[in-house]
Amino acid sequence: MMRLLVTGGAGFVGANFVRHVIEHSDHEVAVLDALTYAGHRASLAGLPADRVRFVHGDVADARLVDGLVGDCDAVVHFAAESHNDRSLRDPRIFLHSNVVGTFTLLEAVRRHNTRLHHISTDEVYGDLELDSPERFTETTAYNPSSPYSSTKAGSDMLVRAWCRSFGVRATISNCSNNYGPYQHVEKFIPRQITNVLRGLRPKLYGGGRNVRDWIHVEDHSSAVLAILETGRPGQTYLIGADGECSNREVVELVLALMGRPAQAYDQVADRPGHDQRYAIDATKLRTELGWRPRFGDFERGLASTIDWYRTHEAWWAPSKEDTEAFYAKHGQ
Ligand code: NAD
Ligand code: TDX
Repeated sequence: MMRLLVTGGAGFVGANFVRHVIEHSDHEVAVLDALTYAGHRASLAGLPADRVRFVHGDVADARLVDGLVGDCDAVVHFAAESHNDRSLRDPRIFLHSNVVGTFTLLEAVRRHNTRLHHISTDEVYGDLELDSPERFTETTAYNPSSPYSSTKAGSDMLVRAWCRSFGVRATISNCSNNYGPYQHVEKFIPRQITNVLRGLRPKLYGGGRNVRDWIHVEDHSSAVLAILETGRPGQTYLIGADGECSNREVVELVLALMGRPAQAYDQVADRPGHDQRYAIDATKLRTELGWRPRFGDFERGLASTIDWYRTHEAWWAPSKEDTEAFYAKHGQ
């Protein structure tokens, strides 16, 4: 049993991870979350109070973080500003939460000699050609494109440096695009599902040929727990489940699963600097830690995600109007 500090545990991936830990281990969890527009207490509803406690605060608050780190056996660090489109309009907060926040945590784990797992993204590697067979591996050179991915790359570099210079016991994982319950409606898949539920048309950026490598959030969670428990400190692990799909294919599948015609979507303004393609080679994670994805059937996972949004309108409806107003301002 470990006492875990989970930063960003009221966000999409963090909340799913906390639920996974409660179901599949006997660890206890303290969640630290600033409850930005992306964090929801409701995403943690129903969890046992004797195993999960919530602390409202900023991961860049050094005093608060030092106290919490001093009180736990390991930290799993999800807290971040996570949306590329927002980072293109207002990057400052990304530097604060993603870079200064990670620095603050690193100083605390260094002082207390506490194990850290840092959550990152495949976007730090930039993008791949649409039609190449190439995939990202742990040795691919960093080449981020957006303010979001560059701040994540910066946070990864800080973790690597604190391992090497100060002997901090940290691992890093870089995962591909997640989907599943509790994802904010600003992100691609929930936006399209909730558009259809609201009688609006899905919105595809540009020609829709861009490829993302989709993984169910439950598989991301099981991989993170495996790395936390059995990964080698100082190492990076890529997480992916061979789920490459073009955005157009995803929109057409959402429409088909929701009983709408295949062409019932709009093409809107493209994202500036839009990465073409992401693809993960997760051989190291599979061979070294024996991890396997369990939710690899994308069509089934998407159907159950659609059901979740259909039955959880009270969770997403409060964010929908502001989100669409943000996109409308930018022709998206
Ligand atoms: P999200 O935006 O849904 O959640 C982020 C959470 O962090 C929110 O609860 C927010 O309130 C909290 N937060 C933000 N700034 C904070 C601060 N300064 N202090 C404390 N809490 C703060 O994001 P997500 O999609 O759940 O992503 C979580 C992590 O996983 C991020 O580090 C992201 O880079 C990484 N990741 C996400 C994906 C994906 O597809 N969603 C893929 C790979 C990696
Ligand atoms: O309405 C849309 N239409 C559209 O075509 C939206 C919101 C997005 N898109 C496209 C852009 C991307 O090619 O869909 C793709 C996915 O977009 P996002 O959901 O914004 O994800 P992405 O930019 O790929 O980044 C995501 O995966 C990696 C997460 O948001 C990051 O936090 C994670 O690091």
